[in-house]
Amino acid sequence: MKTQVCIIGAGPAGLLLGHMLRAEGIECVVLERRTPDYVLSRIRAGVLEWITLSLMERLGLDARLKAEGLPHDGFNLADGERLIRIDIAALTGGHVVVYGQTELTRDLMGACEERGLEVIYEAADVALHAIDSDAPFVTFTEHGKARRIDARIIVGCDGFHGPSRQAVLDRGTEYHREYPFGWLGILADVPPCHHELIYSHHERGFALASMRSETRSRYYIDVPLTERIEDWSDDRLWDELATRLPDEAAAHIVRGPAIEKSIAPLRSYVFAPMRHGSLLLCGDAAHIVPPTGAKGLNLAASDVHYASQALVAFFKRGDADAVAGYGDKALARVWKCERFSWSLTRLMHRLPGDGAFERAMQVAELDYIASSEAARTSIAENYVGLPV
Ligand code: RFL
Ligand code: PHB
Repeated sequence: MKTQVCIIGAGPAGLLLGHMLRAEGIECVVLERRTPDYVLSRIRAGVLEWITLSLMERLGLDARLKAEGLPHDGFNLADGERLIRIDIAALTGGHVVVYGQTELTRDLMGACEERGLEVIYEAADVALHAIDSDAPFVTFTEHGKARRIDARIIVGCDGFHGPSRQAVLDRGTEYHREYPFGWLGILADVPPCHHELIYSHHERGFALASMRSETRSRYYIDVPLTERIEDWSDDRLWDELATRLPDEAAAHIVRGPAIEKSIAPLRSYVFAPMRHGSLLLCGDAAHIVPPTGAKGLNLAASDVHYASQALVAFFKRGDADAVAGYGDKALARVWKCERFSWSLTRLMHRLPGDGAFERAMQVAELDYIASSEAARTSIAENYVGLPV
């Protein structure tokens, strides 16, 4: 099989890129290891910033997002009983939209057939070859049969554990920081306890009150990575959330059975450069942010924005410099989002080794944020999404 672009991974990055390229008449094929149902069963991000919204709008795939997404003009940082509201709308003129990654993926999946985006699901043993040449190719197994796709460009959108970054791991630099805790998340069909998100710092640990809709809530607490999900009954988790969230919000928690419950590790990671010969990396394949800034999915979208611009310039105008320049352009924005996610994580969690001094620094920073519009504006402009 021959195509212009072979995309590995049909998560949000791969599907968004595939649709962007098809909209420009560029041939591409997407290879995905899992089944569509498996991809849709992964409960992940929930807050979309402007770049993700604008890509969906440009694709004309934003009808459900507009109808069902919840626009949020602000969010809250809590420290014990203290609540600091970051008024995104007043400070930046923008807003974010609460809409699950699952729903976004469903919208992108649903449009594949109509728009001629070919996705091969259950592609096993995906391997990249000849990426330093102008004729790279990908081999894989489909229903036990060996197959090969020849392309001009390969784009790795295969997440943190996929084969694309592995193929070039010895040629770049890994920058990373692990956090010795994870977020234990619960999804439940109950109304949210507050109309906006609350990121809460409590002496027992971090908590986040989020949502997917007016009838579906998403909550998280941080737990040591040694914790086992089996040890967290729904009741124990609801009790802990009620303790860690400010009283006013806790009083409005509606408890219900978990639809999903899982622990996700927190990690800051960047692999640079993001282009190696005929291979571009997008999204989690190139970088991971801790979820505190709600940036993971949105960063995948901004990579796709840069990658699709570069590929359109390359295939339509023969501009090879555009592809060469992709890595640096994408990376500049990646580092800013890494910084924001890292700083919000540090501000809102107690890290091992932190003592009275680090705690005093957190309190001083929260005091500063509460008292300074400039500080709140800085947080708001990062949260709503930096420009591309
Ligand atoms: P994805 O979504 O991981 O998609 C990658 C796709 O590649 C496929 N794949 C392969 N395909 C073919 N061959 C192989 N060998 C392959 N190996 C992997 C995978 O099956 C998958 O379909 O990456 P993408 O598209 O870059 O999107 C990034 C976002 O998914 C990610 O940044 C966010 O979801 C991060 N994240 C969260 N971000 C938030 O902003 N808020 C959250 O609450 C939040 N929760 C999370 C998360 C990430 C998690 N992971 C990765 C462990 C919770 C979890 C559990
Ligand atoms: C979520 O709703 O899953 C969510 C929201 C905000 C974050 C992380 C996760 O920062």
